[in-house]
Formats: sequence, C-alpha cells, structure tokens
Amino acid sequence: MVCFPFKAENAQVFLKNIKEALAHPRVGEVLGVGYEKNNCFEEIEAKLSGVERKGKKIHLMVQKRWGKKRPGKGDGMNTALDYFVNHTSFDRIHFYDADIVTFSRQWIEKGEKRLEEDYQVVRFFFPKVSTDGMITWNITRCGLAYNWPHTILPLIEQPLGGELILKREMAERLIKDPWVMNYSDWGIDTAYALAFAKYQAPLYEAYIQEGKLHKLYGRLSDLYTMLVECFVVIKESSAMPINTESTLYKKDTVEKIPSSIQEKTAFDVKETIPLLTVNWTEEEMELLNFFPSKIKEGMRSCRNNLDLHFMGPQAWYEVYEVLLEKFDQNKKAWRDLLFRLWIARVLNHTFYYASKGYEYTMKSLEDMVGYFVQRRLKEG
Ligand code: GDX
Ligand code: MG
Repeated sequence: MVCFPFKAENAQVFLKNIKEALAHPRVGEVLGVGYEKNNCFEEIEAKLSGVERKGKKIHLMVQKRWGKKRPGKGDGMNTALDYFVNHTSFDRIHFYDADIVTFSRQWIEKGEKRLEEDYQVVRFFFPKVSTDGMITWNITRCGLAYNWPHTILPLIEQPLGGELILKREMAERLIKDPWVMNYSDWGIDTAYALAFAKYQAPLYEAYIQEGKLHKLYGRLSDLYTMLVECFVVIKESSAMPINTESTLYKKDTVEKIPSSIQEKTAFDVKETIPLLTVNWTEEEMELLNFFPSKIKEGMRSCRNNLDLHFMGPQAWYEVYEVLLEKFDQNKKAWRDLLFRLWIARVLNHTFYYASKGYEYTMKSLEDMVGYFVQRRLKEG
C-alpha cells in the first residue's frame, strides 16, 4: 500500500503521483489521508475516476485525532498506519509526500528490492541544495548526534524525510507505542526514526539521484512551526535509552550530485535577514543571558551590524547544549529566540560556507555533526 498524507496541494501533481503509484505491479491500494475536507480534498475526490486502475483500490480519508500535539502531519501518518494495520492485509506501507514533482514508480521498485533482503525499514534520501535541509542539519542531525552519539542515528541522511517504507510488523509496533502516536505534528518523522532505532529495526537508506523536487519555501519564517516542533521532539526524548550496536544498517553510496542542484539557493536571503535583526523583545534579550558570552554578544550586536562569524558549527554546539537544558516550548520568547539563533546559524552557513563551493559546504555540515558526536563521546 502507498500512502500520501496531504493538506492543500496542487491537485494535478498529486493525481499524477497517485497514478504513478498505482501503475507499479506490486501496489494494491493507494491511500490519501487529508488534513480536512477542504477544496484540495474535494478536487482530488472529484477527479479520482481519471486515474483509476482496474483491480486496484484508491481510498481517500480525513485524518483522525491520535496525538496531543498540534493536529498536523503526524495525525495524518498515524491515521494511515491504523488503517493499514486494522483494515488491510498488505505487508508493506510506503509513505511519500503528495507534492513531489519528480516522484516515479522506480522509487517504489528501489525500496521494495531492499525489503526482499533483511531490512524492515527503507528510508529514501536525495541530493540536496547546500542551503536546504537546514532544520534537518542544524536541529535534527545535531540533536541526534548530541543525544545518541554512540548509535546509528547521527548517520541517517534525512531523518525528517517523509519518504519511507515499513514492513507490517513495524507499523504494528508503532501504533502500539503511545509515545509515537502522541506526535501529531511535524515531530512525527523524528519520532518514527527514534522508535525504529529503539526497536533495532534493520534499516536501509536508498538514494534517489533525480532528487525530490517539491513546492518551495519563500521566507524561512514559513519554517517557524516545523523548527519548533522538530526541536521539541528531540528535547523531550533526550533521556530515551537507545542502543543500535547490533542493528543492521546500510546506505547507498552517493554518485555525482547533479550540477543543477549544486548551483541553487534554497531560500530568499534578503527577505530572511530582518527575521534576525528586527522586533527583539526585552524577554528574548534576557534569555540570551543563559548563553556563553560570545553568543550573547554576537546575537545582541547583529541587530545593528550583521557579522555572523560567531555562529559557526562549533559555537552551535554551545547553543544546542543550552537549548536542550533551558528551552521552554510554552514561552513565546523561547520559541522566538530558538528561531533567531537558528536563523543566525543558517545565515552563517550561507554567507561563509555556501559561497565556497558545493563540496566544501556539504563537508562543513557533515563535519558539524561529526563534531557533535566526537565532543559528546569525549565528554560523555
Ligand atoms: N494529512 C496531513 N495533515 N498531511 C499534511 C499535513 C497535515 O496536517 N501537513 C502537511 N501535510 C502533507 C503535505 O500535503 C505534503 O504531502 C507532506 O505532508 C509534506 O508537507 P510539505 O508541506 O510538503 O512539507 P515539506 O516542508 O516539504 O517537508 C517535508 O520534508 C521535511 C524534511 O524532509 O525536512 C515533510 O516530509 C516533512 O515531514 C519533513 O520534515
Ligand atoms: Mg514539500
């Protein structure tokens, strides 16, 4: 079974993806789990007859309320797991975002092949623009490295990726795990990744060279909610014991990155700068006192003078440490400050690394995660 969680997507793109999934001989059913019965839902429903295929089922449903966090993509994915386990007898469930323009049945083929081996979970990864994936790198991968440096978690390429396949047994475990089902928001992808590691599920990461082209962001403020929710799941799970010493884990080796990807910038830099420099509150200023003086001074002075050299990968470690200890998601000033600190890191990366070529930039990100791992192992 193939599931597309969706909220409000371009119907043509989504319908093409449904058609593509149905065309794979192994796929018996496509499930679309919508956020609500909105215009997109109705448009898809009305046009389904145009993509139907004999002998295969298409099922559209609205997500149910499973978690206690903001109702979001997590409720959508958990609704799909419940439907898959309790209302079908398929042995694998695939998840793909509905807005992917480059989706093809070869992705299904590639993942299915690995599940014939001993793997229980397949995650997909893609070549990325060097200024993209800034939540993945700076929040999730750094957080996984900080909390679980001795496991496979810091090695996972795209732990937030919405493209993955699970065997039935894994889906059954997830829906019986109240900790996982509680993440109804953007925290869900991290929650699944942590749960798989906790279950020691054999994992394969499959590389898709064509890349995942999808709806783009404008200003980084579009990512505010995702940033906060992705950090919160890391913070809340800090004490979770995970041991992957004997877990089977492999990933594809990456061939050459297409040059079209090497040259892009993922967001609008000019529009982003004010998010860091204007509208500071007294409360945010106060919270800066928790941070080492270099960070505190750097953040304070960047309102007038945009010098972000202080927020390199190693300084980010010091920031992360304080955030894990002090961050309070119920306080707006903390959420706003987290966002600004992250913007400072993203712009440091964009100004001082991304300008020096693709390979150099990507290596600086890998090195940052490696630094988190090494430092934690040393101090641990
Ligand atoms: N049912 C449901 N409910 N679907 C949703 C909801 C929701 O509340 N919100 C978003 N979706 C769908 C959306 O329509 C799309 O198909 C998919 O979820 C991903 O959302 P999108 O807005 O395209 O997110 P984005 O920024 O492309 O994020 C994806 O990549 C992130 C990452 O790799 O960094 C998405 O897979 C995230 O889960 C992932 O964290
Ligand atoms: Mg998208």
